[in-house]
Amino acid sequence: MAMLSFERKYRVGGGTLLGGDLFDFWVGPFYVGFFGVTTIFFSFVGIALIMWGAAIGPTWNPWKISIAPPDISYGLTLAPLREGGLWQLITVCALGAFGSWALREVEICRKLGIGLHVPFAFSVAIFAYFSLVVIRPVLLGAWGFGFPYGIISHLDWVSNTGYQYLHFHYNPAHMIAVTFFFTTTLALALHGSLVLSAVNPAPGETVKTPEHENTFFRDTIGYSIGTLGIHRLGLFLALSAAFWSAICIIISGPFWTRGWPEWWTWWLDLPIWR
Ligand code: UQ1
Repeated sequence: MAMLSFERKYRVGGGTLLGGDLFDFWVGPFYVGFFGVTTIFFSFVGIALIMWGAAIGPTWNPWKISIAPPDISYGLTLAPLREGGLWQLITVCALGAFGSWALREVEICRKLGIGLHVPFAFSVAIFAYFSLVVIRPVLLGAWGFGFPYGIISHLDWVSNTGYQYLHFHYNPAHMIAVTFFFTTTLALALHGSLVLSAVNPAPGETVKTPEHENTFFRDTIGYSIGTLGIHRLGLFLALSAAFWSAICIIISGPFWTRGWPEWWTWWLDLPIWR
C-alpha cells in the first residue's frame, strides 16, 4: 500500500510496552506490536465463539441472534458452554480485545511522543462496558445480571432493567449522564459549525482565523473558551457522559433496589419541611 509522504518519518522503532522489538513493525498502514497481535487473537476467538453460539441457537436472523449470560443460579461460577459459558468466554475475549486495542494506542502515542488522551478516552468507554458485564454482576453476585449479546435482546435487557426500577429517568446519575450526552452534541454542533464557518468560506472569500471564531462568541455571548479550550471541554463532556452512564447502572441494584422515583423522597424528608 502506498505510504503518504509524512508516514515514513513517524515510523520509529521503540516505545513498546511489551515484546521489545519483536512485533515492532507495520503491515501496510497498520502498526502491529504485541498488542496488535493480541487484539487479532481475542477478536478472532471471540467472533468464532459468537458464530458457535449463533449456530447452536434457534435462528440466523441477525436481529434475533442472542448469546445469553448464565442463569442467576450459577452465581459467579463458570457455566457450561451451552448455558452461558459461551457468554463468559466471549466477555473475556471482548475485554481482551478492547484492552489490547487501548494498549496498542498507548504504544503508538509513545512512538509519536504525543499525550495519552485517546487511549484514556477509549478506556472510559471500556469502563462503561466493564461496569455492565463485570462490576455490576459481581456486586449482585451472579454473571446472569450481565446483558445478552444480541441486537434485539440487549435492547430488551435495557428496557426490562430500566422498568425494574419503575422509571429510570428519575435515577439521578442517569439524569447527569443524559445531560452530558446532550451537552456533548451541543458542543460538537457549535464547534463543527463554527470551524466550518471560518475555514470553509464561499468561493472567492478568504479563510478566516481563530480570531474570527473568538470574536463571534464574544459578540454573541460575551465569552469565548478558545480553540484549545473547546477541545478540552468536548473531551470532558464526552467522558463525563460515559462515566455517569456507568455510575447510573452500577448503583441500580447494588446500592438502590426500589423504584428510582422513590429515591427522591429524601427531598420531602428534609427537616426544613417539619
Ligand atoms: C469557542 O469559544 C471556541 O473558541 C474560539 C471554539 O473554537 C473553535 C469553538 O468551537 C466554540 C464552540 C466556542 C464556544 C464555546 C463556549 C463554551 C463559549
